[in-house]
Amino acid sequence: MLSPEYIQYRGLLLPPMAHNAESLEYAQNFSVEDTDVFVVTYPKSGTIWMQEILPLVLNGGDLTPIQTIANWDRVPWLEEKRLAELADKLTSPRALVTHFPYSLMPPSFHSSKAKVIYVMRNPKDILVSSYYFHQMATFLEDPGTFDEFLEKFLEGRVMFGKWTDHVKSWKRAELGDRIMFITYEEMVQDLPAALRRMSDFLCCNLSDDAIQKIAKHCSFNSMKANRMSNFSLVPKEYMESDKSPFLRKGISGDWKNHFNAEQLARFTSVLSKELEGESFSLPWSLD
Ligand code: PPS
Repeated sequence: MLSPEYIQYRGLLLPPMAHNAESLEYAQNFSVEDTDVFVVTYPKSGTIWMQEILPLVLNGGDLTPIQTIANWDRVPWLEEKRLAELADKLTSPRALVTHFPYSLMPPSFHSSKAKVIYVMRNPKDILVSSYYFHQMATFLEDPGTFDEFLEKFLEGRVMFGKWTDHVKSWKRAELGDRIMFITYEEMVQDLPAALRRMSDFLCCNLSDDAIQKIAKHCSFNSMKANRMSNFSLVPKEYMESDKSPFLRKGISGDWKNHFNAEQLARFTSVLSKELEGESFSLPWSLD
């Protein structure tokens, strides 16, 4: 049964607080420009981190966007209601984020030269991050116990569906040099190196000083202290940050503190089966 908290769109569950029929139609009719850059993520993979990073990479390290514009308006979601209000104010090169699988990208994306940075994260850490997010976000379904939420996640009864479907859709997409894959773990381990890869991909030619400056201002602690990025501007009726902050831990491997042996075996078995025969390999082991 469809949870009352969600709407259904082409087989995906979406929270109606941010999405409706008009926003989804707007996304489909959105006119993508050749200079646009899309950050694509399955939820909880590092979206808001990229909302911090991308404007600075594109503008050479000028901190104005992260100091003056809330992250959701700075780099808006393609599928969300806010975009219609913001689209005309965005300046080229436009930075956007989306949780859409490849099949839901608008027709104009396919005929454009727009670039994509696809951020992947270890799905076990995504599950943990999402579990806490469901506890604090009042517009999402109550996650139940960790065990119950794990089942929902594996069955794709969560917003934006199954993680494996999302990853497969983008990994199979034939976008050549228009797409770059990066992992959350790479970013945690060496943010300056990750920024250098992004700068090269986007032909931004950033100096080492600019890279260091961006890395400093996009660290977990800097973002936590930045009211334009830490969601403290969101009313409590939508996000109960005292239950769990949006910027929660910002580490890789927190799944080890949450999975028991049985849950790990179940998770590994389902994901391995769903990824069997794929031509790509994952950068982390599933078990
Ligand atoms: S959402 O709801 O889909 O937009 O969430 P998303 O932004 O994709 O993911 C939230 C997780 O990203 C972590 N995060 C960071 N980690 C390290 N460094 C920085 N700077 C950073 N910014 C955001 C955030 O803490 C969430 O992960 P968890 O594991 O819950 O801490």
